[in-house]
Amino acid sequence: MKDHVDSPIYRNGNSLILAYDHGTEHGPVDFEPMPKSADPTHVFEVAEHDAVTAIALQKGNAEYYRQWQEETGNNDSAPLLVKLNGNSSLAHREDYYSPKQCTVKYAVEELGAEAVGYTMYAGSMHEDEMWEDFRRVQEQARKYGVPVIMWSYPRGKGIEENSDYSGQKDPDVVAYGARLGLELGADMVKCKYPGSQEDWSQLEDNVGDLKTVMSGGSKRSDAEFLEDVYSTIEVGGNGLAVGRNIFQREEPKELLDKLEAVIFEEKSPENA
Ligand code: FBP
Repeated sequence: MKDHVDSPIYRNGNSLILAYDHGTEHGPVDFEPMPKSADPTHVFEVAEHDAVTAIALQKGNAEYYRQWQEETGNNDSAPLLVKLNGNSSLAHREDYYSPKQCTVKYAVEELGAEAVGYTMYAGSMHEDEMWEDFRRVQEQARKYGVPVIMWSYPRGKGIEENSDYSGQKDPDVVAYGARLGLELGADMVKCKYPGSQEDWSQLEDNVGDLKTVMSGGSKRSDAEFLEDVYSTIEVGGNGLAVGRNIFQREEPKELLDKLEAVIFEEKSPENA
C-alpha cells in the first residue's frame, strides 16, 4: 500500500469513481434502462461533474475518452483509471477468471492513465493465475507511480463449496477479499456492500489504512443508495465506485451533488 497523496483520484483522501466497464462485464443489457448510456460520450459528459475523481474504462473506451477530450478540448474532465482486465458474461468457464486486455505500460505511457484497476476473484479455481497477473500489475504500477485499485470480488468454487460461507456477500468473505487487497499490495480495494454498517466496520478493522470504496450495485432509490454510502463513510470508508446507480438515471446530477456532500464534506444524507 502506498499513500499517493497527490494523486488526482483523491479529494480530501476520498474518491468517487465512475465505473463504465459494464459493456464488457454485462453487455448492452445494462444500457437498456437508459439507452443514451450506451453512448460513451454521454457518460464522459456525466463524469465532468466535480464529484467524480476518476472514470474507470476498459482500454477501448479509454482510447475513445482521450480522443473525445482532444476533439472537444475538454482537458479538465475526470482523471482516467484504466481497467486492465475484464471478462464478458458470454464466456463459459469452469470457474471465474478475468483476463488482462491492457498492460500498465500501455495504460500509462499511451493512455496517460492516472490509476489502474484490476478485478480479483479470490476463491476461484483460477486464483493462482490471477495472483500472478496481479503481481505483475502491482509491480509495474509501483514503477510508474500510479495507484492500483483492486476490484476485490471473492467468488467461485472455493466460496460456493465452503459451508462456512453463505455466498459472495457473506461479511467474512467480503472482509477477506478486502484484506487480500492489503496483503497483495493494492492501494485501494473496491468491495461489494455486505449488508450493514457493522459488516463494513468488520472489513475496515482488517485493512489498516488501506483505502476502501463501496461498489455501487444495481440501481436503487437515491435515499437507499445514499444511506449505504454514508454508512461506509461513517466507519472509515473512502467513497464509492459506481456505475449503474449513476448512468441508469435520467438526470444523475442531483444524486452526484448529494454524493459529493456525503463523500467529501462528511454530510449526512439528510443534510446533503
Ligand atoms: P455497479 O456500480 O454498476 O455495480 O458497477 C460496479 C462494478 O464493479 C463495475 O465496475 C463492473 O462492471 C460490475 O460492477 C461488475 O459486477 P459483477 O461482476 O458483480 O457483475
